[in-house]
Amino acid sequence: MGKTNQLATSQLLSGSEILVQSLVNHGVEILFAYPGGASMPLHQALTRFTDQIRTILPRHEQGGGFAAQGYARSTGKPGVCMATSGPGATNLVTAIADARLDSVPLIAISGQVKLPVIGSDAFQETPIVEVCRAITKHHYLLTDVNDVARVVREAFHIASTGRPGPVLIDIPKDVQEEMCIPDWDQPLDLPGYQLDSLQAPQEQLEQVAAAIKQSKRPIIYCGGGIIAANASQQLKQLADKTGIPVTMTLMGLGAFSSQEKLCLDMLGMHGAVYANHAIRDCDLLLAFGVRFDDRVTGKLELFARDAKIVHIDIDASELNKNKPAHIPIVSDIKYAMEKLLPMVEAVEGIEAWQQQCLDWKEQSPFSYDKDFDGILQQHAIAELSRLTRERETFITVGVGQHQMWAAQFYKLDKPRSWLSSSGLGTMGFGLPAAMGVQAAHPDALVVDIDGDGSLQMNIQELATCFCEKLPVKILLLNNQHLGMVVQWEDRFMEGNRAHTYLGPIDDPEATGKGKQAFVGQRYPDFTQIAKGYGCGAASVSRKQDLTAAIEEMISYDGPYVLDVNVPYQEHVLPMIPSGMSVDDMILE
Ligand SMILES: Cc1ncc(C[n+]2csc(CCOP(=O)(O)OP(=O)(O)O)c2C)c(N)n1
Ligand SMILES: [Mg+2]
Repeated sequence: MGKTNQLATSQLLSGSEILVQSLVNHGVEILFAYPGGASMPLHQALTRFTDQIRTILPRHEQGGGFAAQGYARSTGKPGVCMATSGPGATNLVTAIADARLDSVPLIAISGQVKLPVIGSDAFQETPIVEVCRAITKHHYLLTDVNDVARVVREAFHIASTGRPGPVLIDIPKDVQEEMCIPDWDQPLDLPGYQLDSLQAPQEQLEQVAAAIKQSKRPIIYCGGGIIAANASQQLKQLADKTGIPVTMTLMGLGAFSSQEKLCLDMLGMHGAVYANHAIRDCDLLLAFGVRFDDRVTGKLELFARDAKIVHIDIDASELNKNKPAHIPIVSDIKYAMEKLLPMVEAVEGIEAWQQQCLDWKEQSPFSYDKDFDGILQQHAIAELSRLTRERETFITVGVGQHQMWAAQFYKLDKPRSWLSSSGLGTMGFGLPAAMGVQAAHPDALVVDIDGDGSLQMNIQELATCFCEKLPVKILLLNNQHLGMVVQWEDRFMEGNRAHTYLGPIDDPEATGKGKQAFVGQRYPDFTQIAKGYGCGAASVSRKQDLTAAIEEMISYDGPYVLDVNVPYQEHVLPMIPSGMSVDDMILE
């Protein structure tokens, strides 16, 4: 039970009050909620708990959903968002799908029309449980006020245990209004949800230890599972003790410090040459908390082609899903690594392999044209990385080229400091996610490295940042294009521009017939927009002005948009084209 029981346990309460008291009982300090007819009783109840829960009003429910994710991804605790029925609820759908693919613990609460009219196309009725059935970890339509307390407990339990994920609670307005004396201790009713088999059996771990001992060229390929399990420390211990190099997925960045000598950074489509070479040549692949996503593996048969594969994941359905493993193990990864640690030693003769990896790393680092007369995206990110090295910083991103360059050039060394919509790849994630991070970490520096397309998908959240005093900084890499799509047009469609220019359609650039000037007219004027929302803003296009402009952004007391003019001709490299292998890697 919660710390301050504002409402006595044996008191008659409304469904709304029970729901909000339940949130308090689960330690929820912040939620992101946008009201409407079918959720007004919930909001009324929230006003009676203002000393325990901060309710932040986003400017779009999708923003609220991603803010809740920002809270969840940066703290590890479930994030909570709320919306009214119908359009409010459907506006949450993308954030729910996103949480599902990236395994983020999220509680999404929606108001619903009253029970007697459900199914009658009532005003603002959508069958949101049906809509979300395939994108939640679990979902509830509450039909009885006596179930509210238990359902909320189950929802938190399901969202945050095992493989985390989103849980939807749809609560009709009459259930919100009905009264009952809640039974806070009603037992959970989850017969199909078993968690006791999540510890790797000793025999299997012995097989892993033996495989490590026999290997000459082992590598750890790890991902978001390490972060979800809070297992970074065990990962470092294992790497230190055995000498095995580590590469991470986009979701795993921060799990292993980029400052570690044997950190091979990110692998995959836009991953490091050295990481992909190491995967190609390894003889033992230790896949920990990963799911062999196609953006990582490319052509599956050729991924880690000569390796023995150990796959450890908390979700049994991931094992042998994309790539068969020689040793598939269902386990909490932290438990497995803790048990494995005393069973392993420094891999004999690994020095040659380590040296090979270090040579690759030295020969082919992530790079860009340092002499470019203007600001390149990679340079802006590297500069931000340098200027923020000494302080607690969280980075969020949109989706596109800027996201990949941020993954390549921002040096991360802590788990939960990097937030990227990775599985779903949702443009518009960066700003609201940053908002949620900032609400959870008021004293930290939170920077959204964003693209001009992505930022416009949730730009209204600048209002939330200003009004709720969330001093998020936005490093906007403005190339006036949907850069990542432009890159594919350039590489695979003879540069034919197909609706990838973000300015007026009569501009020659819209059809690729412009002068290709990289600092030209920009539409829209982001600094004006930011100022209209009350935020600080500046624009920068000369290289010599960049450092001062970033410093000014960082020291600004409030939300701030730094509009950086960058070229659209730049491509994210290296690149392994979709469905191909490391042998097809494009380097220039
Ligand atoms: C919601 C959504 N719609 C469409 C896409 C497809 N898409 C992926 S990257 C991209 C371009 C992003 O442009 P911008 O945010 O300006 O980033 P840039 O690539 O220019 O850095 C698009 C349209 C997507 N990922 N998400
Ligand atoms: Mg862009």
